[in-house]
Amino acid sequence: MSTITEAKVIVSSPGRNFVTLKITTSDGVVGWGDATLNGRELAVASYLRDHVCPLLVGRDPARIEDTWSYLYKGAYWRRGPVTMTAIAAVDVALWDIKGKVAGLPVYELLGGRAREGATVYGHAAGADVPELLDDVARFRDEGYLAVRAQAGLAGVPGVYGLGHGGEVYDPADAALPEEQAWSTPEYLDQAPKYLAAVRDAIGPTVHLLHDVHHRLSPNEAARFGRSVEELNLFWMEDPTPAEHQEGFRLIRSRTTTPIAVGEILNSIWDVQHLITEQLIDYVRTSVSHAGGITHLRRIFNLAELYQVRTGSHGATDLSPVSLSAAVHLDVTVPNFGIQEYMAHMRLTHEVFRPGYRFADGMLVPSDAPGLGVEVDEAAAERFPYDPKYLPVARRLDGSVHDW
Ligand code: GCO
Ligand code: MG
Repeated sequence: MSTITEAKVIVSSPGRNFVTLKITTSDGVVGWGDATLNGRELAVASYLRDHVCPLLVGRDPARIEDTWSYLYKGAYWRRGPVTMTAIAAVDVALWDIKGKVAGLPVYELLGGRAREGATVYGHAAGADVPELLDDVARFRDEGYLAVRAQAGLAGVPGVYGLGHGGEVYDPADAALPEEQAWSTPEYLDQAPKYLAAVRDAIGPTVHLLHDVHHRLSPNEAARFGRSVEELNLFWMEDPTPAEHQEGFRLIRSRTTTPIAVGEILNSIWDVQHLITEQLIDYVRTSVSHAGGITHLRRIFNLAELYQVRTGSHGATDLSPVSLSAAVHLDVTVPNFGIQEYMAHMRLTHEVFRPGYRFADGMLVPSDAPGLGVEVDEAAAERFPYDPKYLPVARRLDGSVHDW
C-alpha cells in the first residue's frame, strides 16, 4: 500500500501571501493543496503544521473520505474558517494525488465533464463612472461574458472593490488594517446609478454582477434589490452579513434580484437553510474555505435539489491550486452557475503554474493528471511571508461597520 511520507506547509508571498500544502507519498507522487486564509494565514499554517501534518504520515492517500472524516470528526471542534481551510488543503492535495495515480484529470474522477468549461466573471472597477465603464469595456474586449461592477462613491473614501493602482485589486494590502469609510445612504443612492450606466453600455444580455460586500441590513438590501430590478443583475452578492440566515427571507420576499452568498461560510451547515428554504439563488462557498472538493461537492449536490446554482468565490486570495480544483469541480456539477475569476498577478505565476486556460469567457481545466498545477518550491523561497491585513470599515460617525 502507498502511504503518505511527508506533509509540508509552504508559506510564501509571490505578490500576495499563500499557504500551500505539499503531500508526498511513498510512491513519490506529490499532491498540492491551498490553505490560504486571507489576513489569518499563519493560523492555518500552524493548524496544519502542528496538528494535522503529523497525523497524515503513514496514512493511505487513496482514502480521501476517511481522511476527511478523521480530520473533521477527530478534531472534536468543528467548522470555522481555520479548521475547514486546513481540511480543504489536505482534501485537495489528496484529489490531486488520486488523479496523478490514476493518470486522469480530477474532473474525470468526479464523473466527467458536464460542460466544456466554467464561465467566469471578471472584476471591473473604477473610482468614478467613466473609469468603471472603461474597465468594463476592457473585460468585454478580453472576451468575458460576465462582469462584476464596483465603483467609488463620491464623498466616501476607500469603498470595497477599488484598487490602489496595483496590478490586480487586492484588498489585503496594508501591514496593519487600513480604515475605510462607509455610508449606506450614499451607497443606496449612487450604486444603482452607476450600475444603470454599466447596463446601458453593455446592452441587455451580458451578465452584470455586483458585490454588496455585507454592507446592508436585510431591509436595506431589499430596497437595493428592488431599485436595480430592471437592470437584470446576474446577482447581488452578500447583500447582508450571512451569519443570520433568516435575514435572507426578508430580502427574498421583497425582490426578484438574484442573491449570491457564501464566500465567508465554510460548511454545509452554514448554508443549509439558505439552500433548503430557497432563500438564495447562488451558493458561493469555495473549495479552499469549505472543506475541499469532498465537502464542496456535498454543498453543490444539496443545492441542486433546490435549484440553487453554484458561483464559487475565486478572488486572488485563493491560490491557483484552489482555482484549479474549483474549475475541475465546476465542469462536472449539473447546477453550475458561474465561477469568479480574478486573474493572479505575474509574480504569483513564478511560483504557481496552473494548467487551466481562459477561452470563450470560460476557464477550461487542464487535461493533465490530477489538478494540472505545478508549484515551484525554490521560487516560493524567494518570496517570504509578508504580513498583510484586510481593511476595516467605519461609518462616517466613526463606528465600525461590516467591511
Ligand atoms: C469577492 C470577495 C473578495 C473578498 C476577499 C477577502 O467577491 O471576490 O468579496 O474580494 O473581499 O476575498 O479576502
Ligand atoms: Mg464577495
